[in-house]
Amino acid sequence: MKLVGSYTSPYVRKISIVMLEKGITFEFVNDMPYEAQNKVTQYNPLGKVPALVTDDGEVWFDSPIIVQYLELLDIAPALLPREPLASLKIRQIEALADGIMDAGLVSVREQARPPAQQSETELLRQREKITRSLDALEKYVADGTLNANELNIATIAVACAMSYLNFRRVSPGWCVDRPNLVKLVETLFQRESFARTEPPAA
Ligand SMILES: N[C@@H](CCC(=O)N[C@@H](CS)C(=O)NCC(=O)O)C(=O)O
Repeated sequence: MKLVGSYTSPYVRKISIVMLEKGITFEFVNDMPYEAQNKVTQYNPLGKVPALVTDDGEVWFDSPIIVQYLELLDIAPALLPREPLASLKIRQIEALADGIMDAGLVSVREQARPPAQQSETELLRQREKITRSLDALEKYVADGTLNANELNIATIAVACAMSYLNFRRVSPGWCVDRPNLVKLVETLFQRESFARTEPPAA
């Protein structure tokens, strides 16, 4: 299999971690849509990464779909519960973590614009999305919905999202007053799959 993307993308990192945890060997095709001459649209008409190319040439994109595809291969460890409603709940938390990545990405792109063209209103909207979502995650860890010692797609996605905030220095105070979330993320960061997928220095 081939995974197209870069570890600077938290969505790509999420998929790499899933594949490493499952012991699936893959070729990493380093490419990023923001780079000139990139070939991402050959794989995904939306021009986004990650894209996964299977050995028989089928292409899967949008990271939650890739996760679902990889789960269908039935390779341990399972990262979603078998019970459909429990699975949906975990996937909703994955969506929440992905939403933090989305808001972080929009903030980074907005801040990359010339200062006169940046919208404070937009930056505030994205900051508020992140703050509300972090508070929700803190509650999920506090009430046991998320557990630091349980590896699933929600805990992986949450740790990737927090790592992205650190990497891009978005919401730098996210860990203040969220001790449960910090503990969960620090536990996940100790895994080899996280160490092996560190984003390159910015
Ligand atoms: N919902 C998508 C988001 C992927 C995404 O936005 N990736 C960024 C890289 S971090 C990208 O490719 N952006 C290019 C663009 O939006 O044109 C997923 O989960 O795969």
